[in-house]
Amino acid sequence: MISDKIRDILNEQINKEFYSAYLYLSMSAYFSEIGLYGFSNWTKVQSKEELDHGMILFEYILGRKSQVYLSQISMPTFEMNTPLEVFEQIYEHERSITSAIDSVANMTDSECDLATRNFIDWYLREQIEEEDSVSKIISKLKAFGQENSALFLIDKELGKREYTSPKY
Ligand code: OFO
Repeated sequence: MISDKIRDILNEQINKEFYSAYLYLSMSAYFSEIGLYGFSNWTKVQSKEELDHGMILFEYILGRKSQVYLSQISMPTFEMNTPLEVFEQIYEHERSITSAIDSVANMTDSECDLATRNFIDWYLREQIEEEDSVSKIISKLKAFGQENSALFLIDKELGKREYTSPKY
């Protein structure tokens, strides 16, 4: 059994992960509309991963014999600008998710919940990877993204990303 505070913060995190899925999916639609199908693929794959992140939390809460309550998911919003500007918004979003996961970790410490602390460590590592992969794409876009031919190649590369369910 987990404490009410841990139950509540994990449920809030489910909402944040599903919001992330919505956000990436709406970005995927935008990239598709402007003909950047590789960027569209990358963000669509990320959207699926975010759903997995939410579902891992869902199963964990149930597995601890606690209560899942799903709340309203906000409408995703972002500025529909250049790929660089969209990826800068992604980076800011992921930083906010990292800070939310930090809050979960801090609460497990204050509630002396070692099992949930162990569970949430995976999310801390996942956030490091996500921030890193997004910042690498931003660096490429800053270095080469002004040239159409380079943008074409980056789009092609992002088009190769394949979905694999996260190894939790
Ligand atoms: Fe779930 O990691 Fe991104 O948001």
